[in-house]
Amino acid sequence: MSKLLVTGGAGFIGSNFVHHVVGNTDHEVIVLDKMTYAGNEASLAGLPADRVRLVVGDIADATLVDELFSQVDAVVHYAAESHNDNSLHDPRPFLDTNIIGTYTLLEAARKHDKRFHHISTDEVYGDLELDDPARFTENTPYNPSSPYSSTKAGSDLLVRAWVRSFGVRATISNCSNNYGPYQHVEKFIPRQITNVIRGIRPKLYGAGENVRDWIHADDHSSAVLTILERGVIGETYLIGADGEKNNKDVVELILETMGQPRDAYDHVTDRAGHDLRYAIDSTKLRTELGWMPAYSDFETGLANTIDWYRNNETWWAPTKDRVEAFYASKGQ
Ligand code: NAD
Ligand code: TDX
Repeated sequence: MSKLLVTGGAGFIGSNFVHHVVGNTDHEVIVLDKMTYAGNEASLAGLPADRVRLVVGDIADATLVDELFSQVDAVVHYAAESHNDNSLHDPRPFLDTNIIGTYTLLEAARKHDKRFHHISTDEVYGDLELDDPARFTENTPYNPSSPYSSTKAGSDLLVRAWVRSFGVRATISNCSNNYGPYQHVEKFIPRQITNVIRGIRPKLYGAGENVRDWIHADDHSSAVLTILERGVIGETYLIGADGEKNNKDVVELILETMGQPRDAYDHVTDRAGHDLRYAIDSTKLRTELGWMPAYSDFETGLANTIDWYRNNETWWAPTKDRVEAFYASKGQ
């Protein structure tokens, strides 16, 4: 049995990971979360108090981080400013959390010699053409497009430098787009599901040809646990589940699954610098560490996610109006 520090554990993917750890291991968890607009204590509701403790604080608070690192065996670092659209509006918090916050954690990992796993994104590799047969691998050069992805790329490079320069026992994973329960309504899939529930037409940026490579958040969690247990120090692993779909197809599938006409959506102003396509080749993780995704069927995973948003309106309703007002002010 180990004690894990999970940063950002009250956010979307972090809270899914905490649920996965409680359900599949006997580890204890300390969640360190600043509870920004994206953190939600309700995402941790129902978890056993003797195994999960929430500490509200900033990963850039070196004194707090030092104290927490002394209490745990390993650290899984999810905390981030995570939304591209917000990074185009106000980049500063992305530098503070994604760069300075990660630096603060790495200094503590170095001082306390703690195993450290850094969660990152496929967006660090930039984007691919629609007809390019290539997918991202661990050897693809970094080429981020947005303030969000450039700060995530910067944080990845800090981790690599702390491994090489100071011997920090770290691994990195870069995952594709996640979907599932507890995802903030600012993001594409929950925004459209909750729009349909509210009687608002879904909003597709531009022509909707952009491709994302979807993976269920629970599969992301099982991959991270695998890397934590069996990953080689200093290595990077790409996480993906062969789920490429364009945004238009996803919106139409959401509408159809929710009993609406497939064309009942609006095209709105495109995102500035909008990445065209992401696609992950996760061969290394599958062959070297033996990981496999459990959710092979996007339609079923999406239907379960729609049910979750239908059954958990009290979780998302408090933020829905503010998010839609923000998008409306930008013609989106
Ligand atoms: P999220 O925005 O839902 O959650 C982020 C969490 O971090 C929130 O609970 C927030 O309160 C917390 N946080 C933010 N700043 C903090 C700070 N300074 N100190 C402590 N806590 C802070 O994000 P998410 O979608 O769950 O993403 C989690 C991680 O996974 C991020 O590192 C992101 O880059 C990465 N990732 C996300 C996706 C995706 O599809 N969402 C895909 C690949 C990788
Ligand atoms: O209303 C919308 N309409 C729309 O067409 C929104 C919110 C998005 N989109 C498009 C933009 C993207 O092509 O849908 C796609 C997905 O958008 P987001 O949910 O904002 O995700 P993305 O920008 O792809 O980034 C996500 O995956 C990688 C996460 O937010 C990142 O944290 C992660 O690193």
